[in-house]
Amino acid sequence: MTADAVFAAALDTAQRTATSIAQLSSEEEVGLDTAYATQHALIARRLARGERITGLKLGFTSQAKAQQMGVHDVILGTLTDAMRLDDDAVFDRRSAIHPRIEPEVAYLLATDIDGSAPGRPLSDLIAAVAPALEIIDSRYRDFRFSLADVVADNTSAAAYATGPWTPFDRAGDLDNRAVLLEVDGRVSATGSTAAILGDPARAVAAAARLAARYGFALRAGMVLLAGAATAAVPLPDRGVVEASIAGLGRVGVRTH
Ligand code: OOG
Repeated sequence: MTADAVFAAALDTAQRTATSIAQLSSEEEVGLDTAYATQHALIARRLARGERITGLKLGFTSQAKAQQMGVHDVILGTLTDAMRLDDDAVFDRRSAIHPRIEPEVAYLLATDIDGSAPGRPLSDLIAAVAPALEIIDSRYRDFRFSLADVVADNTSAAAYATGPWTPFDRAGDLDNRAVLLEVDGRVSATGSTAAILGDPARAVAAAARLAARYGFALRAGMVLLAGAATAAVPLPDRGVVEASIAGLGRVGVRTH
């Protein structure tokens, strides 16, 4: 087996058994090309079990997140239907190792996007916008990793929920909206959408660039998570977590 297939098998088992593993990069130097090849191999295993790709997600688009994890490049991960939660649905805490939550902006893609799309107006590319919650769960021990490690581990993706969709042309500017993350009604993080690349709308161009470089497809109907607006917060064992974005509404997830 090639290195990426071996890494993908180890990460897949770690996720399915909710058991952390050592970082790949502690064994040998793993480059970003191998890391993305590993992520694609990991997703291929999930698709072979019947899952379907529903979208893509960006990571480390905010300084708060990059500083929290000690890494500096924007990264791209894959979302599947098995990760999708309805608004206010229950997430089984035992299915994860050390889950954390993040408030995000979600875009619904209006069209297929290739490398040339960033030149087109955003209103051609984005159909709608929603507040989102992402649950991340590193498959690595102690939630510690290098950039290549976290890319291979599908950017720590575990689950996501989106709130109500607002048509893009009615959403207005999203470059400075208040973001709130609450656990059991208490505020646990606050921020602004400005933290996401200066304006979360830049996520589309960032995703298109990484997709072209590392072999992802951006398709009409996919969700694109633009990345966290605040540092991540531990998911409680039991409780209700909610993310809200001024003017877009809220979305919640329950845990037990
Ligand atoms: C990697 C995922 C980062 C974001 O929104 O910045 C991410 C991690 O921190 O484990 O999803």
